[in-house]
Amino acid sequence: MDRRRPSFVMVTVAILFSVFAASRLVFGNETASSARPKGVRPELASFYDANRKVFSCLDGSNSIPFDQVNDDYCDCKDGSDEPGTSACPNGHFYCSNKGFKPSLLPASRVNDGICDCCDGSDEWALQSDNPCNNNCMELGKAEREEREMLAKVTDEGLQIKQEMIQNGLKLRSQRESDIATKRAEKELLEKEKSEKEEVKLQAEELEKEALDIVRQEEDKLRAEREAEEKVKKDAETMKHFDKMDLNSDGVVAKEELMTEIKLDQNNDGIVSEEEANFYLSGHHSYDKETFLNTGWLLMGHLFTDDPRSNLTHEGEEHLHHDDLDDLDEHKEDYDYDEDEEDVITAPPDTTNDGDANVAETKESKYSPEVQALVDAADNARAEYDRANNLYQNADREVEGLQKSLETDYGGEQEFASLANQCFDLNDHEYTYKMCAFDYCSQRPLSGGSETRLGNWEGWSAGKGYAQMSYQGGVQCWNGPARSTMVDLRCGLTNALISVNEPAKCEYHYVFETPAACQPLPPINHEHDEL
Ligand code: MAN
Repeated sequence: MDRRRPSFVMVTVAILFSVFAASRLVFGNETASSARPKGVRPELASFYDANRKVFSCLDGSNSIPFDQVNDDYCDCKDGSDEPGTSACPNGHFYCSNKGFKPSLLPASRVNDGICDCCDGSDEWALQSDNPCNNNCMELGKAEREEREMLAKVTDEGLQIKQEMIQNGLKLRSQRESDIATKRAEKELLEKEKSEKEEVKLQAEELEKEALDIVRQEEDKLRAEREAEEKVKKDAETMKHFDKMDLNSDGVVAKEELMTEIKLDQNNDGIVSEEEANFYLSGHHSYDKETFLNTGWLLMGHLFTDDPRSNLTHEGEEHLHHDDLDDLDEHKEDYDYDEDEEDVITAPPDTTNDGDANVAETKESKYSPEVQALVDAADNARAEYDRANNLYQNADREVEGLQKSLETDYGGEQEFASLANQCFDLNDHEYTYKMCAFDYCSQRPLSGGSETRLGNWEGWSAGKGYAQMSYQGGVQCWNGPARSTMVDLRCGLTNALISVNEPAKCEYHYVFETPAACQPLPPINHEHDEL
């Protein structure tokens, strides 16, 4: 603005300055005694002393006659000569906002038609029809009420916090003494476990030796039985061989096979050459050895369904003189098999009572000596398992106590009582949960499984005990592992009060707890200017 051609506003201001220089009106809303020009901060008032007639720019860049202060022309580089106008781009306007909080505006907002100060003093050029209502008193009242409420919550919260601190300290010393006891207990249990383990190993060794012998015997018996069976089967096979070897020359020839009606595959009543060749499997004829190893493998099933009928009816016309003996022998085989079956399915002895039957079914498959070793090993194993379980439980307890003692529950243990507690909050889609010092999760309201949103990581760096960090939750589809930050606020109860997901798979909770209450900073009465 051209200093020689002041605006109408400036003329008004100049007149006001000159006529009422010392009055309250000229110097804005300030009292005559403080007598500071419009827009000057109280702490700078002494630099604006009209009695000195000269004003020195606060940065020392210039000195001007005092009546050029607030003349709407910028004389000082730091804008300090125009605290009440918008003339200096870097100037600042102070409004005292009596009844509320004072504020400091960039000079450009002075007389710009927008009410920035609640007392309307920034729009002073519109004195008569100033559109700005002074609502400082109402704002002040609302703020005071809010402050009072906060002070009340803080006061009560701090009292509860004290209880939480006491509780936390008690928990800590309890854990300290518990861990000592548990460690001693664990040591004893470990010793007992080792002793039981030693006993178990010895018993198992004896058991193994005995069972190895039993197994070896079983294997031997099985091998003998199998060998016997093979001899028996081979002998039986040889009977078939002999039967087919019509001329008893020790070889079964194709022509002889062609007389064996069981080899008639197409049921046309004759065994063709082709059918006989099939059973010869490339051989010209069968000697005994080849018949056993090849021929019988191909045709044996045709003869074994009911060898008795086979021998007594269809094979009748081919019977040799010793076939009757063979038949008897077969009969013996079958009697033997039937006997075996009888052994397996033997009806219960009706002379025995029920208990005896139970005892019978429980009967050991081992000799009493071996069974005693097996029982001793079973007992030793059970004893060891019991001792091992007790030891593992004690170990877990010590570990839990250790972990707890290493966790930072606040400078005064104020958060300790939150550990092992979970807090829920539903939004429209999920139930969110925070298990303090453990994990955060979400579960769909519609049902389904819980998704981990992070495990306890620690307190967020640089924020004191104001924010908890839970990291390494379930991996997000095409994104990071889920994580949750929990802001703590002072409140009278422990409660999760808000949750949101500001970025995909990054969650933000607000949790209220008395443990987060801090004494309020003292009120700055200087700024209140009531
Ligand atoms: C699930 C929830 C959401 C998350 C998406 C990401 O639906 O865990 O919170 O944003 O997965 O795919």
